[in-house]
Formats: sequence, C-alpha cells, structure tokens
Amino acid sequence: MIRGLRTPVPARSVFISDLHLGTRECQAQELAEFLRHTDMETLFLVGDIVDLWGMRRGIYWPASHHEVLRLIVDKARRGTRVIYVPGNHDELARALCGSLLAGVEVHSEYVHTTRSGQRLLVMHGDAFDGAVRFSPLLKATGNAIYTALLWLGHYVNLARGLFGLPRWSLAAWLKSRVGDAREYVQRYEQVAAHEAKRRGFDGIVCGHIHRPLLARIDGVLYCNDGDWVDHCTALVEDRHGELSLWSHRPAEQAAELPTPELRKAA
Ligand SMILES: [Mn+2]
Repeated sequence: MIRGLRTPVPARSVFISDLHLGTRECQAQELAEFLRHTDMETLFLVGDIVDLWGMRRGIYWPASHHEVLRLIVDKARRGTRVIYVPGNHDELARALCGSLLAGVEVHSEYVHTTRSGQRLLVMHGDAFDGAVRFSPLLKATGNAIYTALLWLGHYVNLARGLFGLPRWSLAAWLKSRVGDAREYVQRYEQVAAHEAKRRGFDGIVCGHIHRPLLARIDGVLYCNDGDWVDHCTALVEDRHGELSLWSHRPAEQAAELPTPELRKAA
C-alpha cells in the first residue's frame, strides 16, 4: 500500500470512480492532493463523479469539492485527455454522451487499449445490478439501507474524530461481512468479467461497488478502481502498460479497512 502517487514521469492512464462529490462522504481533500501530485496522459472518470442523486437530499458543495473539479478541468486544459463515463449517481450526464464538456469527453462506455495491447472495456458497472441482485429483498432494500448506513457512518466518524480515532466505514465493514452482501460482491465481479469475455475484451475496468480489486477472473482482467469514499484508490497504467492499484490512504488507516488485498495484476 503506497500513500499517494508522486511520479516524476506521467502515468499513461489513471482511472478513478465513485468520488461522490457533493456528499459528506467524499474524501475531497485526499482526492485533491492525489490529483495535484499525479500526472497522467489520460484520466478516466469512471462514474459517480458528482453525486446528483445524493444532492437531492440537500446541496452540499464545500470549497474542497469545487477544487477537485477545478483540478480536473485544469488537467484537461493542460493537455491531459480526460474521459468521463457517467455512473448511476450522475446518470443525468449520460444525456451528454458523445459531447465535450469543458474539455472533458463524455462517453457511455469506452474501449481502452493499454500500451501492452490489452483491450479493456471501461464502464461504471451499474448495468450489472440487474444480473447480480438475485435477492428481491436486497433489491428492494439495498439502496435505502445503504443510504441509512452512510448517514449513520457519518456520525460514527464524527464521534471517532472527537476521540482522535481514524475514520471507519460501517458500510464497507458490513459489505464485507454480511453474507448476502459478500455474495453480491462476488457475483458482481463474476458478471462484470463475464461481460468483458463475452464481448471479446481482455478485461474490464469498472467501479460502482466500492471494492478495489485487480484480479484475473474467468480468464480476463477484472479491474475495479475502488472509490474515494472509503478506500481512496486509483487504477494506474504505467508507461509500459502495466496496471496496478494505488491507495492514497495512510497504511495504518487502510489496514483498518476490510479491503481485499491490493495487488498487482499477474
Ligand atoms: Mn455507482
């Protein structure tokens, strides 16, 4: 686990998703720091960037969130190619697919070819929900429960902050421990990998479930770039086309999170 990414040479591409800007859960300070110190030829925004869905509960837009958008637009202006693939929390932006927004290209999905010639399907991943949500109960209650948990987690962390304890994610803890949720995550990973294989790609890059993972599943590369709510992670392709997952969380905090092992692709 490496804190930050301060590359002297630009990465070939960086993939981030599930920033959830516009909600209290977004780790905007860390994200801004990451963007300031990371240079890349292409930046992929893989959905759930500005949480328009969450903002229906009320507008939350502090300066740090604005700074993140400013840094992204600034990168586009300075020659970084920025590709935005909207997710379900920012699905309004899907109406803009095919257009250019402040130098940012908007696509419903994208095919990225790595330096080593691997063709990766880039999509947010909410399209797999229908195939994954096998339990009707989970389907009906999943979103409401998750929203409630995020809200509860916010207050748990306020209390932990008062006592100088590191941030803790109730939602991530539950997702990894509740049987139904664990099964959901595994099914999601299989369904996503299967889709890439079915369509003849070498792998898939997605987000959506807030579980960073770089693994070979069913013969294809499954890359989930994680999120900037709990994990503060990015998928990075270096100049040679090698993919790896990076976490911007200090190791001692990251160790508290029930994340799967972050590892380099074989
Ligand atoms: Mn999503």
